[in-house]
Amino acid sequence: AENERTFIAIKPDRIAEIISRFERKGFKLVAIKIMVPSKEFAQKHYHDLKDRPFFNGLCGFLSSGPVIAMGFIKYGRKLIGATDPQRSEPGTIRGDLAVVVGRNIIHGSDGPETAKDEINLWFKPQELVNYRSNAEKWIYG
Ligand code: DAT
Ligand code: MG
Repeated sequence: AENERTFIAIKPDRIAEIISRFERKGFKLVAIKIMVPSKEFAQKHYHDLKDRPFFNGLCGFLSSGPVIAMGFIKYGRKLIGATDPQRSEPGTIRGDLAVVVGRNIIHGSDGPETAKDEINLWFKPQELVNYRSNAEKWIYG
């Protein structure tokens, strides 16, 4: 869909490189902030995985330090790569920049529906910015 969204969270390693990959692809950044999520917040974010053996470690990792949370227009799972970085194709973010599955530096929503829920969890409505990029204005008038 035209304004399908994605929620992305990254650890503050290689922030510029990761953002630039979404930018280069033409995704429009509509929300961004840095925060240290609490363990409870991380559990909400990963609620779908609460029965998995790695749930506790995963939530511990997410809440272990700062996270850059971002909302983009356009859904971008392909840029991220497979869950296990050992199986992610070169050229994807995980394929190029990550090594260990439990420490795979980037989260991206699984689909447009989860993106909506995750953007609502991480951002207040007024933190989402509506705008036309300069390229849009310059190209389309
Ligand atoms: P993805 O992040 O690719 O959407 P997921 O939603 O299945 O994958 O799992 C969320 C995160 O949980 C994933 O990024 C890393 C961690 N994880 C998944 N499978 C794991 C495993 N077998 N062992 C350790 N951590 C795992
Ligand atoms: Mg997932």
